[in-house]
Order: sequence, then structure tokens, then C-alpha cells
Amino acid sequence: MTSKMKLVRSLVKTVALATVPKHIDHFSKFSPSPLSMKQFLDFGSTNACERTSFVFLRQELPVRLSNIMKELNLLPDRLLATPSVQLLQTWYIQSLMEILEFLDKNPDDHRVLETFVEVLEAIRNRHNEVVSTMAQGVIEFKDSYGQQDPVTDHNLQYFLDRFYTSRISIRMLINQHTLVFNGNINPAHPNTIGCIDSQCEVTEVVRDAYQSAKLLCEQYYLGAPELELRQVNANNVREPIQISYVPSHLYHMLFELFKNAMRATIENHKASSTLPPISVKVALGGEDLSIKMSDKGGGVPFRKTERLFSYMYSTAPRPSIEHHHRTPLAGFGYGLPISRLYARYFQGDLQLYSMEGYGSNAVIHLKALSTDSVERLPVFNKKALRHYKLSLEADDWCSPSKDPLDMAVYRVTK
Ligand code: W6P
Repeated sequence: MTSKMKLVRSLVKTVALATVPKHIDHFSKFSPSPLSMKQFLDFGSTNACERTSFVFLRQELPVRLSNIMKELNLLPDRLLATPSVQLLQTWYIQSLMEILEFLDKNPDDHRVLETFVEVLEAIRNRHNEVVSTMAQGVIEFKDSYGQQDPVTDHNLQYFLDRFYTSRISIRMLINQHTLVFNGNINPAHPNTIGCIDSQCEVTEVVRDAYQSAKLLCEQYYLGAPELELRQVNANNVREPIQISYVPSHLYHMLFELFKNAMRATIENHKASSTLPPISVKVALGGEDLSIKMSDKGGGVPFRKTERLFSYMYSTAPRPSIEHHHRTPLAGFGYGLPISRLYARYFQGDLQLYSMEGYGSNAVIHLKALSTDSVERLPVFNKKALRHYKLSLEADDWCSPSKDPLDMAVYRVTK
């Protein structure tokens, strides 16, 4: 390439870049359109139309990207300025620009549709390391500014929940389009449309996730707890439990929970020669599909359970004891908070009920009906903006006194 060509290219790029804020302002004024599991399945069924999907995505992807980019800009300057977050922003801008290229393209030109699939695949790859890069940004931020105040902590939790949910949803859209319109149906799974299994066998995913966690566990400890799996199908006692779901999402959540349960079980039974099993119960009702995983790992104090889902706590410098034998098996990381986002993404939830001194129950609640499984998406609006503007106020509950008698004296004498 001649230096003149290079100059022209870089000028074109600069001009395109300069219009990005305008596009972000425009597309962030639209609310994302949540899809139901049924709509996802329809996109990939017999009457699947690549053209329709293309026309939808070239609008919807910029809307979802712009909504979250607006919110990203509300992060504390000191976090925004970290190299990690700067890098991450360039990925978002680049991807947005690449999709905007398709706005004036002809949807009836099959070459356009082909290029679109390629561009989406490139975008998906570009964003592979978003979670770890953002985590790195949070570490850099904490390292240079120390322990944050509760407001920053709250804002960061609020933002990252929304940011990672947005990412899950964008990847879901990209995966569905690229898998469905690449023409290869998976013969091993005839019920799969893209990454959705319309007859996802829940206990099968439980067993898979258990096996993987078990292998990992056995590499670092001498053994692993057994699995005790039971299911109750209230709708039809004889039928196995099936739902329309994304098996990879379910696997992700269960694998994370198993790692935590195994680690707790082993750490709590170091002195004993036997390990209590991890028991999993899967129950299907008319509305909910619930999965409860119980361990006898000694539990977590109630006061500390919220921390397991905190991004700020999870990026805390590791306690020094942990430095000596770092176990890759659970603890510290975004595993639990992100698993909860997967559950919530299709209107479910993930909760941890612990009994300190005994063990923990982790419960995943999912929607049993594909009509209820609708994407839960963040939208950038006034209410979201208000969240970032909360200021530190005095608590409207008294703080517990260390010494009630002092307090009594204080009251009387005052
Ligand atoms: C624990 C802590 C935990 C987190 C998630 C799942 C299970 C468990 N068990 O002790």
C-alpha cells in the first residue's frame, strides 16, 4: 500500500469515527426489543428467513450496543481511564461501526447476507475477553484508589450486572443468527435450533456439569463428593424433565455451583475419611423448573452471602493463605454473579441459602414455559441514569451500638 493510500484510509477511518457519538446518541434512544424463547425458535424453524433476521439485527444490535455504551460512560472517570476499559471501549466502537456499514446495504443481495454472518463472527471473537478485561480494569481501579466507598461499590455492581447481561444477550443474538444461517443442522441434536434445545433434558446437563467439576476436583484434591440426583415432574410423573433452554447457559451455572459445593464439602471434611454427597433435586411444576443443589460444606455466614455475588469483593486481592495453594476450583472470580445473570436473562433467578455450621443450598429457578422465557434486558433511561446519581446519605436504620449500657447512660445524661 502506498503512503497516500494509507493516509486516505486513515482519514476515512477518522471521519467514520467522528460520527460514532452521533450514532450512539441515535440508537440509544431506542429501547432494546426483548425476544421470547418462542421467537428465537421461530427464527430458526422451517419458515426461517435470513433476510428478516438480518434486517432485525442490523437495527437491534446497534440499539443494544449503544444503550450499554451510554451507561459505560457513566462509570467513575478513574475506572473509565484504565487501559483495560479504554481497550474495551475501542472494541465496542469498532463493532458498532462494522454493523452500521450494513444499514444502506440491500437485504435481497445474498452476498450482503453472507458478509453479515462473517462480520458477526468476527465481532463475537473480538469480544471474547470482555469479562476478564473488565475484571482487570476493576483491579487496576482498586489498586490505584484503594477500598471504594459503598456508593461506588453499588454503582459498579449495578453497572456490571447490566453490562454483562447486555453482553450475554448480544452474543445470544449473534450465535442464533450465525448458527441458524450457516446451514449446518446438528444431526446429533435434532431439537437444537442455534444454541437453544427445545427439549433440553435438565438432568443430563446436571450430570455433564457434575462430571466436569468432578474431574477438576480430583486433580486438586484426593477425591470428589458423589452426586445424588433426583427429579420430580409434577406435570407427568413418568416423563423426564425437559424445557426449552440454552444448554450451555444451564451448564455454565451448574458447573459453577458444583465447583463451589465440592470445594466447600472437601474443605469442611478434611479430618474425616468420608465425604457427604452433593444432592441435586430437579422439580418441574406448571410455571417453574427449579434445581436445588445441597452440600454439607459447612455453609457461609448469612452476613457474607451477598459478597459471593459482589464484583468488588470478588476482585479483592486474594487473602494471603490462598496464595500458598491457589485452587482453581471456585472462589474469587465472577463465576457466581455471572451465573445469576444467566438465570435472570430468561426471567429466572439463582439464589444461595446457606446455614452456617451445616451447608448450603443453591437454587436455580427457570421458567418452565417458553412463552414465559423472555429476555430480561437493561435499558438506558432516566431511571437508570438516576441510579448512578445516588449519593451517600445517612442510613435510615440505627447502627447497632457496641455497648448498650454506654448508650443508656449517654441518653440519660444528654
Ligand atoms: C458453599 C458456598 C457456595 C456457593 C455456591 C454454591 C454452593 C456453595 N457452598 O459453601
